Formats: sequence, C-alpha cells, structure tokens
Amino acid sequence: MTAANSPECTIIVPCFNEAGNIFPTAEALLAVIARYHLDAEILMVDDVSGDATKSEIVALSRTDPRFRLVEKSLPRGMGAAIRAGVADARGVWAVMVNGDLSDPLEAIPEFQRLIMQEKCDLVLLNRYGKQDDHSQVKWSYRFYQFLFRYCQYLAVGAAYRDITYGYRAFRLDFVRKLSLTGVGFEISPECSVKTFLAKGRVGETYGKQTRRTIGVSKFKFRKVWKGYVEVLLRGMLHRFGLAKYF
Ligand SMILES: Nc1nc2c(ncn2[C@@H]2O[C@H](COP(=O)(O)OP(=O)(O)O)[C@@H](O)[C@H]2O)c(=O)[nH]1
Ligand SMILES: [Mg+2]
Repeated sequence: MTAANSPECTIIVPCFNEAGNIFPTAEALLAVIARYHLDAEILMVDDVSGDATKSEIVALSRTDPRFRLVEKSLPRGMGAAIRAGVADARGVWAVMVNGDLSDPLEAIPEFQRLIMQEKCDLVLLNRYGKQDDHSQVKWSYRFYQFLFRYCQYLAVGAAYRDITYGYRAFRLDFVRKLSLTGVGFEISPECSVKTFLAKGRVGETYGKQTRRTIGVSKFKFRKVWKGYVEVLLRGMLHRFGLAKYF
C-alpha cells in the first residue's frame, strides 16, 4: 500500500462456508496484485460460517496485513456482506470477487483502467460477449438472467448485457451514495439499476466465468426471486417519479 490506511483498491470477497476456498482465492488474488502492481487491500467478509472460514481468514491476515477479516452479524446474505465490505473499505474503488475461484481475475487491470482513467462509476463484466465465455454458466441461471434482464429493460430501461453478475468494480464514493439495501444476491442488479437511475457512468469488460470446484453454491432461485422482483418494481417506481428508491 502507498499509505498504510489508504490503498487505491479494495477487493471485497463475501465468504460463507468457503473454508476450502480461502487460501486458493487468496493466492490467486496475490498473484494478480503482484503481476499488475496493484495497490490493494483485501476484505474477506465472513457471515458466521459453520466451517473454518473465519479461522482461515484470521490466519491469512496474520501473515499478510493486506488481508482483513470483516465479521458481520446475522442475518446472513451476500448483499449484506458486500455492504459491510463497502462500509469498511479504505480504497478509492472496489472490486467484488466471489470467494469460489470462479471469476476471471485477469479482468482486474481493465476494471482499474476503466475506473481510474475512463472515470467510470461502475464496471460490469459481460459473460455473454464471446461464445465461450458463458459455456460454464448453468443454463437455468442463464434463463433466469435473460428473463430478469428483459423485464428490467421494459420496466426500468437499463440496457446492460450482464446486469446480474456480482463480479464487478465500482467507485466507492459513488456506490455509497446509492444507499444499497439488498441483503441477498439481488444486491448486484440493485447496484446496476440504481447506477443507471443515478445516471452513473458505466463501463463494460469481458471474461469467462468458470465453475467452482470446491464447496457448494448458495444461490437458490426459490430464495432469491423476491429480491429481484423488488429491484424491478422499486426501479420502475423511481423511474416514473412515483417513489424514491435511493
Ligand atoms: N458473507 C456471505 N457470503 C455469501 C453469502 N452467500 C453467498 N456468499 C458468497 O458469495 C459468493 C457467491 O456465492 P455462490 O454461492 O458462489 O453463488 P453463485 O456463484 O451464484 O452460485 C461466494 O463467495 C459465497 O461464499 C452469505 O450469506 N454471506
Ligand atoms: Mg459462485
């Protein structure tokens, strides 16, 4: 870090029952940080995991002060974890990285360029830009994503290709003004829709998401759909001046 308390970038990693992924994810992030000379801190946000997630993060933070454990209280949720990370972040910009080694981390320098040089407020990673990039994304997820994107476009009007992928980067001061409230996975479309409604500058880059090989996914459609519908409705009401969303 350039100054102990002010890195340029904060990497936020929500972690729930990811014990087997903590060290491999940390290694992958350190390799990218070293390769591109990034000035970064890494916040790993645990959510009262039932496995060794917390102790693994503590062990990491003892060996390398760039890693910090963020402990949040219940209720659990990926969105609540990201908000805890955003509140604790000391960087100028942040990148949200899934703690399961599924994200194309080589996109991080392009995230940095789009935010620091092109002055984007939010940079989305599009998994649908090239034929092979979404080959490992489950068909059921692709179907729900398509449905959500289409309905969102009609209701709110944001024409982003990959509006729901959590792996993305943003300026911290900009996102703090959006007053994000999502508790679960709906935090990602909420952030995209609010950025659109706030007329933020949005950039896009490309990359291939792969599947986790350790641990299990916590994404359950029957649990998350309500949050996505709420984003649509509240975004639409805000668009037409009927009720403020933020
Ligand atoms: N802190 C925290 N992290 C979570 C929670 N739910 C999911 N995550 C993390 O969010 C990331 C994405 O979740 P994952 O289960 O891989 O969802 P998928 O990629 O949509 O299948 C992973 O790093 C999870 O550990 C939660 O309730 N709390
Ligand atoms: Mg995942």
